[in-house]
Amino acid sequence: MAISLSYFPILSGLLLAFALLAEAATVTYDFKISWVRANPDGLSERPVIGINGQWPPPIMRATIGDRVIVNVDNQLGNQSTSLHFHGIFQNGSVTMDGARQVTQCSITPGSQLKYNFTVEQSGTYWYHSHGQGQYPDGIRAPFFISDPKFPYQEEVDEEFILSVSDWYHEEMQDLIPKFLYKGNPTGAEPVPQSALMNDTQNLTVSVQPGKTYLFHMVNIGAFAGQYVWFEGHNMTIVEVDGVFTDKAEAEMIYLSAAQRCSFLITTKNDTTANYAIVASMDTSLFDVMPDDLNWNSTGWLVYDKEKPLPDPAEVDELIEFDDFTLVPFDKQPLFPEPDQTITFDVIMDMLGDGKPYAFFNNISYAAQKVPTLYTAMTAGKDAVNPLVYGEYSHSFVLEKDQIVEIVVNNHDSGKHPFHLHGHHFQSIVRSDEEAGDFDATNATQTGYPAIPMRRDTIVLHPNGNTVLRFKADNPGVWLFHCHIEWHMDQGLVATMVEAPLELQKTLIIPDDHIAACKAEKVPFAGNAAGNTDDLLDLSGANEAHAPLPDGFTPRGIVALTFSIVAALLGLAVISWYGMADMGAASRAAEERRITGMSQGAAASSSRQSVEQSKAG
Ligand SMILES: *[C@@H]1O[C@H](CO)[C@@H](O)[C@H](O)[C@H]1NC(C)=O
Ligand SMILES: *[C@@H]1O[C@H](CO)[C@@H](O)[C@H](O)[C@H]1NC(C)=O
Ligand SMILES: *[C@@H]1O[C@H](CO)[C@@H](O)[C@H](O)[C@H]1NC(C)=O
Ligand SMILES: *[C@@H]1O[C@H](CO)[C@@H](O)[C@H](O)[C@H]1NC(C)=O
Ligand SMILES: *[C@@H]1O[C@H](CO)[C@@H](O)[C@H](O)[C@H]1NC(C)=O
Ligand SMILES: *[C@@H]1O[C@H](CO)[C@@H](O)[C@H](O)[C@H]1NC(C)=O
Ligand SMILES: *[C@@H]1O[C@H](CO)[C@@H](O)[C@H](O)[C@H]1NC(C)=O
Ligand SMILES: *[C@@H]1O[C@H](CO)[C@@H](O)[C@H](O)[C@H]1NC(C)=O
Ligand SMILES: *[C@@H]1O[C@H](CO)[C@@H](O)[C@H](O)[C@H]1NC(C)=O
Ligand SMILES: *[C@@H]1O[C@H](CO)[C@@H](O)[C@H](O)[C@H]1NC(C)=O
Ligand SMILES: [Cu+2]
Repeated sequence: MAISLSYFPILSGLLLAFALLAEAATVTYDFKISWVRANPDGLSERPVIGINGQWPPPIMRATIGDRVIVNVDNQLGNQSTSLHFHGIFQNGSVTMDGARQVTQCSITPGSQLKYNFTVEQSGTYWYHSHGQGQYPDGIRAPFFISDPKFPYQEEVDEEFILSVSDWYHEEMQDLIPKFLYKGNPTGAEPVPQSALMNDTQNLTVSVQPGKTYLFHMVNIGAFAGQYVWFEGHNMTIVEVDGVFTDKAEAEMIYLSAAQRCSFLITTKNDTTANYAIVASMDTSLFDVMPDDLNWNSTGWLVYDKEKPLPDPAEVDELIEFDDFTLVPFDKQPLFPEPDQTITFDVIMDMLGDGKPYAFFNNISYAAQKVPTLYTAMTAGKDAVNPLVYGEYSHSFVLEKDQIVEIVVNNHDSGKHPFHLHGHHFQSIVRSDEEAGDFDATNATQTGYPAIPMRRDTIVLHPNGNTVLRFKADNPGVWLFHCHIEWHMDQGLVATMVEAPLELQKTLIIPDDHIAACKAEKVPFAGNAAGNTDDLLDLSGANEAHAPLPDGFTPRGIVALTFSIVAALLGLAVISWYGMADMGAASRAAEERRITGMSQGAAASSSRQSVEQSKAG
């Protein structure tokens, strides 16, 4: 059919406009990952994992809709790696989620792997290694995605990305064996040596009077949550974990490991003084307080660089803004009653080897021989049977578009920041501490917020509970785990296998991801044990260590061990430092005591121990 000539300019004009709108950029990062040296707290230079010869690693930036390519070249020489882009949904690209032994094999030293995904989200994220407890060695940095539709943009004069972090002087490969150690039965986590602000200390931020600054803050730490405040200024929260919110005014916020918060700061109209910015590590997480620990990091809003940088004033009580009260800007309503409810009790206890572990119900996670995604892709119709993923992957199979509710009851006296990959969840219940288990019989849909707060990492209070809901609208294999790296290493991880049959129809595993498995000699087909003939035969699948023998209650043994060690050493408490400094004779006595028990456990079970393959 002929088109009248006069229509052509309009038509091509429209086509051009459409093409411009639809055209998104491709942002490419070439990351050579290698060891470098750094001394961010000025107290101890150490080897750290850097990128392109630099530490801190670069901040990643993109615009919503962009394609992001990250070419990773592992030049570490002696460690494998992988990169996870925290909070990015990886919708249709779960192969790019970066969780080692879950969605990919490790990138072995000397090999390369490409991450290729689009970002249909905006706001504040970060990236980090996802395996082997590696990221606290330095391979973590913010990832910011800008959005022309950010609702408060016209109020903003200038933007800053700002990270907070804890910092250790020792490498993870030395800390982990001292932590997952039978001399540490209570699981006292290593206490960091310092707090960092933007990977340094004494940060100065130049500001002008009468302006509005937008800060995008990320806690890229391994363990410590941080209280953050700006003296003399309130923070107006506008985003958490990539969810724009209605404005909420806060004097102090709390950011757990992995959480993000963007807030506006309006400066004063005069330049008569400079003001401290304080980030204070949550010491309630620490089992011991080393004498020389300064758990605060201080920076300054500098109005006038000729004027002094004041010491921060002492704050008597740390009262943070309650993020549960936030209202998402898009007003997404409460999801309906769930199609599937998963209940997790968080338990910290020993297994028969006398080492401290963490459990969802009765399972401490163990990574499997075949990355769980590759089992989902190759298990045919059996992919809907959670058994094929191995009991210790703690897998739940979700059907496409189900409403899923996760109830988490904390049976531990510590805080735990829980993170779900691939989704935001609605936070519909969060108790105060010591509230006990969630009482489902008492729960009603009408008692929940009509427009719940959403984020991807939420703090569960000590001995409290929380209830989360999400829609299974993102086929993939997604971890749900505590973001305290120590607890991850202890097995506080479960796996959501979402719409696996859908995945089999739509997903393609890139050649270089298969090559990574070949280089690592890791099987990439079959059930969790690598069995491709009989998918329901899980023999050989990785398991957690066997439990303590019958007749011993773990708590009792902890108490017993406590009293023996206390008697031997005259210590009132077992502490990380106490254990590290323990004399050889008492250590031998301690080991005999526990080894006797674990031999009993070993005799009663032929299960193998796989603590080395922990932490997906
Ligand atoms: C920051 O300032 C304090 C106090 O002057 C000092 O002790 C510390 O070493 C400084 N930190 C760095 C990384 O320079
Ligand atoms: C790897 O090399 C770095 C840098 O030389 C070193 O600090 C680290 O201890 C080594 N790690 C292992 C696992 O050998
Ligand atoms: C990234 O993936 C897209 C979609 O599959 C593909 O078209 C593109 O070529 C890939 N880019 C690179 C650099 O591999
Ligand atoms: C923190 O460091 C990053 C990277 O160097 C920089 O872009 C950012 O502006 C810094 N933030 C502040 C508040 O200075
Ligand atoms: C910050 O907010 C608190 C409580 O809303 C208020 O009392 C205080 O005056 C505010 N401070 C500033 C500097 O605006
Ligand atoms: C600064 O001055 C403007 C204009 O006079 C006023 O609206 C604003 O409230 C003042 N800000 C502060 C923090 O006093
Ligand atoms: C850190 O800041 C808090 C709150 O002001 C204060 O109570 C504490 O003494 C500070 N810690 C150190 C080591 O200065
Ligand atoms: C965990 O509990 C479930 C349900 O009682 C049981 O079927 C399973 O065997 C237990 N697993 C372990 C490792 O104890
Ligand atoms: C049960 O409901 C009552 C009445 O609404 C409320 O006071 C109570 O706190 C609820 N208990 C729990 C465990 O949620
Ligand atoms: C993933 O994409 C599908 C199709 O566009 C959409 O319906 C779904 O909401 C998305 N899910 C997430 C978590 O982004
Ligand atoms: Cu935890």
